[in-house]
This record gives sequence, C-alpha cells and structure tokens, in this order.
Amino acid sequence: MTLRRFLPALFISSAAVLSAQTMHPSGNMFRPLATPARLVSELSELTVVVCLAVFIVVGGLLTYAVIRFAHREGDNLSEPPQVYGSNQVEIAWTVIPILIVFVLSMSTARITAAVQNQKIPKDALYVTVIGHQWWWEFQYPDLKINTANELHIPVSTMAQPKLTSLTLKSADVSHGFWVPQLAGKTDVIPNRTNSMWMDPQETGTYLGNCSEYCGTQHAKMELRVIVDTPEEFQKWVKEQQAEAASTQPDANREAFLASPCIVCHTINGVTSMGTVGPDLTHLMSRQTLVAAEVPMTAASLRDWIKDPQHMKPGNKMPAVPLNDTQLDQIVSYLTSLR
Ligand code: HEC
Ligand SMILES: [Cu+2]
Repeated sequence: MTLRRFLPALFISSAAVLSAQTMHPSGNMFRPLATPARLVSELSELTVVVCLAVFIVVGGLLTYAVIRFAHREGDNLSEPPQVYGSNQVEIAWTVIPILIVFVLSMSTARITAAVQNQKIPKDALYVTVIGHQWWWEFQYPDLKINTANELHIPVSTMAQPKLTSLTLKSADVSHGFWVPQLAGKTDVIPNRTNSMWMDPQETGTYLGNCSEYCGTQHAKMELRVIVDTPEEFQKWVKEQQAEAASTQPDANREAFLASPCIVCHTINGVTSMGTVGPDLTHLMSRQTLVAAEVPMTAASLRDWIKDPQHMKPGNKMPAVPLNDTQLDQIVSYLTSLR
C-alpha cells in the first residue's frame, strides 16, 4: 500500500520524537502489530489523507488568490465588480463537506464496529487487568496466575491464531490501558468493567502506559506486553503456577515474614494476606521494577525497599523501618523468587 510508505515519511519527525520518548521496547504507534491497532491506524491514515487534501486545496486557492489579485503598480483602486449569490458555488461548498463528513463517519463506524463486535473464540486467553495507583495487576483466572506490570500473552499467527481477551477494572480511580502497537486506548474505570482484545502478530516486548491521568505517579505507570511463542508462553505459565521456590536460608524468609511487608504483598505458598501491592511470588521473572523504566536487579530492589518514596514519590508503599541486616535478608529472599 502506497500510504504505508508515504505516511511514515510525513510523520518521520513526530515518530522520531515518539520513539525517543518511549525508549527501546517499542511503543511506536506508526507500526501496528495486531488487528485492533492496525484498523485504528488505517482509519487515522485515511483521515489524515482526507484532511491533507482539504488543506492543500483550500491553502492552494488562498495562496493563488493572494498572489494573483495582489495590488500592483497602476491598479485602478476603485472597488472591483461585486457578485451576489451563486447557486453553483453554494451547492458545491455544501455538498463536498457533507460527502467528506459522510465518508469519515462511515469509515469510523465500520472500524469501531469491527473492533467492538469481534467474536471472542472459546479458546481465547482471558486476562483480567486491574489498574491500581500506580501499577497494573494481571490476573489469569483460568490459569490461576497473578502478576504485575508485565503481561505475557502468546503470539497469534495464521497457522495458530490465538486471541487474548482483556477484562479491565480499576481498584481506585480512572486509568487508561494503552499499548500503541497492539490496540487503541481503553479506559479503566472504577465500578465498571470494560473489555478489549488483541492478537499480536509478532513476538517481542511492547511498551504501554496509563493513558488517563490518575495522580502523581501516572507517568510511572508503565506496562509491558511480552508476546511469547506458544512454547515460551506454556513455559512461563508453568513457572508462574508453581509456588515460590526459594533456595535461601530460612532466616531470610523469616525476616520477610516478620516484617510488615506481608500486610500488602502475597507470596504464593508462603503468605497470602496482602493484596494491596503486587504479588511477589515470581518477582524476579519480571524485567522491570514498579512499573517504571527500572531494571529488576538486587540493587534496584534494595533501593526501592529502603526508600520507596525516593524512586516514585507519593506512591502507596510506605518506607518500612529496617536495619541493614534485615534489609539485606529481605532483598536476598526476594531475589530468590524466580
Ligand atoms: C502499605 C502496603 C505496603 C507495604 C507495607 C509494603 N508494600 Fe511493597 N508495594 C506496595 C505497593 C502499593 C506497591 C506498588 C507501588 C507502585 O508501583 O506504585 C509495592 C511495590 C513493591 C515492590 C515492587 C513489585 C514489582 O512488581 O515491581 C516490591 C519488591 C515490594 N513492594 C516489596 C516490599 C517489601 C520488601 C516490603 C516490606 C519491607 C513492602 N513491600 C511493604 C505496598 C506495600
Ligand atoms: Cu493510571
């Protein structure tokens, strides 16, 4: 499609700004890789082309008139002949805009319907997404998995189509779920259940972000969608379903269990009181910490636990007073949760 080649050139500057902002894992909305994102993208291309054509015609006529009828030396300065009313012109400038609006609204309706009325096949993967200030909870009800900030889903190919159906809920205020390469934005609203779907066509890591201002740390409410091959996905599922297996001396686990951490965090098979913060059962299987561009390492984990308000000011995890030994023990224990 020629549009495909033409538009990237047109948007090269904005795309460059966008990808510079979102850094490595791609959040480039000009490269859609799932059906809902592709449909939305095609609609925007059509809209841009139509608007561009209107702009060129109107701007061209205006420029022509300005140059052609500019005042020149020796012009007769009396008023030119005045023309009142022209049915032809009236009809033209009424009918053409109506046609344009009609084409744009019909295409929008068609694409909205195609995205919204998609039938969810029985073998789809179901995930419940819960927006929290300021992190994402992902529950896989059929697989009994609970994780945070990184959503693993299988790739959908011609040979092995696999749709992922997302149910979106909020634990507090309104958030917005947006992974530009996979689907359009969907609001995540308290006391309301929204839904969306995606069928990613290439494996990889796709960056998303909360797209509805939700408080101080809205900007650090990122998410990653990790699109796995079916085999990788099965492997991930097996690992996530396992209870936390620790190779640590018991003292480290005891330090964790004796701390207030367990009021807010669950570790499957160890402690299950806390649901305020992310499930930590397989903490180290995540690439990033606290929904931000912070790699999950022992050092970043230590910084976070020592003073959560430094890395993400205003977030809902309080600094828990711990001495260095306790801190080291808890960090060692958490880094063993793979
Ligand atoms: C009052 C509840 C509360 C307590 C107590 C608490 N946390 Fe948290 N924790 C949270 C919340 C909420 C978040 C998510 C913060 C965010 O990303 O905005 C979090 C995030 C985390 C994360 C990052 C998880 C991830 O997936 O990136 C780790 C690790 C963590 N807490 C460990 C601890 C440890 C260790 C303790 C005890 C020293 C502790 N927490 C005590 C509420 C709590
Ligand atoms: Cu949010």
